Amino acid sequence: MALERTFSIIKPDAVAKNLIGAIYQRFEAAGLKIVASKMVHLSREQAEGFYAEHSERPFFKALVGFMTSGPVMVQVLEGEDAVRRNREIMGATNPADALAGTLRADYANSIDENAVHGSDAPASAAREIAYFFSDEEICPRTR
Ligand code: RTP
Ligand code: MG
Repeated sequence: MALERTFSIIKPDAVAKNLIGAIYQRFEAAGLKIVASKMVHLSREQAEGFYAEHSERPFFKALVGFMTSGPVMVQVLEGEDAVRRNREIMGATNPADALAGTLRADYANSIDENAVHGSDAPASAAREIAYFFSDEEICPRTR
């Protein structure tokens, strides 16, 4: 299978709990290579634009408030079947439903403060990567 890329965010709750290294270790252990990475404190406009698909949902305001409450790590992950593999290691949106050993089961506070974001499909991955990174900021791995 060809290499694929996905987009990931370590959300403010997990950054505040000093979990960046632990979560990066999970990505790498799952065979996902970090090919771009930076820390950003999202503006309201950036968070609203990123989650625009949810703008009519009742939780939208709380989601934007949470995502702008502190710095996040944004990264591009590369590997075979990267979109699905990352969603697998993240676990379900609500940590109460997440399988044991997943990032959300182990690290999320709640459905609202759920530690990580991951693209849900290759098309959204491409859009989300371009939202945060230029081509020059991404370093494909040859080994
Ligand atoms: P994400 O986009 O953050 O990776 O999460 P997801 O795909 O698992 O879930 P999604 O449906 O895209 O929802 C985005 C974020 O909104 C919050 N949410 N709250 N209270 C609720 O019913 C509810 N539903 C979603 C979650 O924090 C979720 O990560
Ligand atoms: Mg989503």
